[in-house]
Amino acid sequence: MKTYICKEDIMLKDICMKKYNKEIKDCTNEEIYFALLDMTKKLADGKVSEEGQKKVYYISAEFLIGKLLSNNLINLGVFDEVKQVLAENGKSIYDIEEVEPEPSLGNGGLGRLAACFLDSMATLGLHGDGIGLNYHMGLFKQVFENNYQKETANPWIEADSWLEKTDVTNTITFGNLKVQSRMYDIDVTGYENRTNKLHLFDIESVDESIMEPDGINFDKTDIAKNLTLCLYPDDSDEAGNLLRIYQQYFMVANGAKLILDEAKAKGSNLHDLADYAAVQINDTHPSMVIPEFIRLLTAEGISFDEATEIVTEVCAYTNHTILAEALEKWPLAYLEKVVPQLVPIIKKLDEKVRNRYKDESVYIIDKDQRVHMAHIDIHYSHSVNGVAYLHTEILKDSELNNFYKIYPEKFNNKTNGITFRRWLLHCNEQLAAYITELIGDGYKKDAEKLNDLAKFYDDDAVLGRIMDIKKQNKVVLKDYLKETQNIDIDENSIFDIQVKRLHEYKRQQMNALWVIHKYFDIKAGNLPKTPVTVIFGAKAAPAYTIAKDIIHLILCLQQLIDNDPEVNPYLKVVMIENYNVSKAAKIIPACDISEQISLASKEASGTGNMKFMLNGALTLGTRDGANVEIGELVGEDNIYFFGESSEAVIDHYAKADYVSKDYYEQPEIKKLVDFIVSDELLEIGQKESLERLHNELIVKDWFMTLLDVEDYIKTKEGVLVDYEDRKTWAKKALVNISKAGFFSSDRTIAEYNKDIWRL
Ligand code: CRA
Repeated sequence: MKTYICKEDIMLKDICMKKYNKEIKDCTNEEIYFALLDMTKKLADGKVSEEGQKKVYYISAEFLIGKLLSNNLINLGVFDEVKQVLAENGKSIYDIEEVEPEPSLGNGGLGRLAACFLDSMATLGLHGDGIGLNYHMGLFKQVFENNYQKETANPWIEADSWLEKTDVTNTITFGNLKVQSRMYDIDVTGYENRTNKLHLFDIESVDESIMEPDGINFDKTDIAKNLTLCLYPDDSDEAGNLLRIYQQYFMVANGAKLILDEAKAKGSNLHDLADYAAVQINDTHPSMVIPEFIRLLTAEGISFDEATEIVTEVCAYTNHTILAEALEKWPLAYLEKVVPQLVPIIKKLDEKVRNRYKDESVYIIDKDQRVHMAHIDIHYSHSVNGVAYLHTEILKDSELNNFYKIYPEKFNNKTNGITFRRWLLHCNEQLAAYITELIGDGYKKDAEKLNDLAKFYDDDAVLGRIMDIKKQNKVVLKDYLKETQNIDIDENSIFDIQVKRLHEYKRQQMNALWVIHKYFDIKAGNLPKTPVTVIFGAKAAPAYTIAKDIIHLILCLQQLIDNDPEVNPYLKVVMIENYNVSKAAKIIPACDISEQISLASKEASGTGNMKFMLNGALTLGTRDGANVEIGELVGEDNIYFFGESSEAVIDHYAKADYVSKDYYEQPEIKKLVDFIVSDELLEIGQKESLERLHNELIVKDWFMTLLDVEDYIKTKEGVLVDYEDRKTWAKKALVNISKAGFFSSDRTIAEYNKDIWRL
């Protein structure tokens, strides 16, 4: 029996009695959830281990942690026991999971990566905390109305939650405004190991009531009330840009203060700060931590030059994208308004660069008086890493080549990873249990042990079981969709899934063109052997018009096909509403075909691709991001690649020679693209949106959908044919599972520690 059963005050039964004066069986699911919350916090507290001298701080605007209850129970080693105790009392852990609100403190891969990294740091016993913001509404909640995305409020903080209010408060000064901050902590449990903290800073004066009834708009200038209301508030005007700068500075000012205070408390004289702290800057949102550290160190009497050296030794920067739109460049004038105290420091940092290099492209402040945040990071960090092999090569060879020439030693790759606790043990309990039956549970701590599954590649019984488990997971998803969206899907169909943020470079629109192709095919009497269910899940940024048009197209196709008895026995389109971490956990284990179809060179890594592979889906993808590494691990027979290479794509951009119209003129392609504005679809959807999207594909198509669409369709049809050979398919699935070990975030974090943090 586990210790918590012995300790009176941590027994669920006693907590329920003390809290509600009830037996477990008489409590509501809500009451049990709050009792488990108490129990878990107490258990986690018991695991905070000794602090080492040096600690890593992962600073990030996003931590997409998802629901925490089950994950914490698994990591604390009591999940099975709790599940059993609940069952004995007529309760289900799965019903109780549903009670927990999901914090949406992130947007996509970057935020989920940060959450996986926290899990792995704690699991590896590394002393490492997260630093971020306590957004009260997080990212918006998506609802569908008239075949459009509508954004609504997404509150998640309840009176009793994972957040622990701490005594740490600061006064943060902006130009002529001061706000009071407070730190809230969330326990980060490692798998059978230590507990770290995620520190989320909030303003004391935050006021949710300034939110307008639509749930997303509010006065963007009322900083003392709105600073921590939302993640990525609308930045289409100056007030929105300023608010983002307020948020970023608030995060790093609190973070830097905490880091220096902790180092001093452990005996640092600040000259030796690098022996006490490593700071990982997650993309450019926290970049102001560099000038802020310099400000604080010089205020303690350290010279500017030495402060710069100290900070460079402490900080490391991760780049997550080559999309220009995401590399932040703040007008100097905005920084002067919000953080005038940092401006002289940034100017001095820029001067140092100008004194050493003639190449204007590496300056921090450009001739238009914009501050390139990534340039601060690269000059004044000791490490710059990309997030997959190909991405890092592209950074070195083209995107950041001018910096690479100056600092070749700073550049390194850290291929992303995912925590297997959430993305296998929790989301796919059956598969995890079966793997344990086959090879023991060593893989839970050493993911490479999944390789031991290789000995079952030709074992019919094993292959059969793997497919049975897949089928059961499909039924779970089917039931869930019925319950949540009243949608019927067929568990005997092929589940073809693309879930990720909506962006033109990810090319959901290309997948939609395949749907149109299939629709025509079925109408022409070419019926697929096995029906296909195409599942999408994606939120579009509120101001990203074309992305919202793509959602509109998908929802219109969904309706068109649902209402067509000639087509719907063979093809179904489902757009999942409000795709989030908990939904991902239900979707991923049910997947047959994992769509990873970004324009080569544009997806830095992807992490969904890893989650699908681990759960036995086959990848249909371009040679982009971590797909390339998946391909190397599983071999060409066990992945479906198509499309132009990243070199060819980069070349097209360089020569500006891609003309989408030339592709559109091909009759086969024209037929598909023109269907977007067909009478059938215009009857369902809005002319303005569908025409705009149609036009975009023909005259611009910046992310080259039409370049690859033909090869995509051909390859996807081949995948569907292969699916019919169930045994060979099962073997490919098993190869994918067995080779997924490399993508454990434990491996990624071990590499960060060995090469960058050196704890
Ligand atoms: N959108 C990349 O596009 C990558 C994650 C995590 C992204 C993904 O390919 O897997 O980061 N980039 O490294 C990003 O957010 C600001 O840039 C992402 O999540």
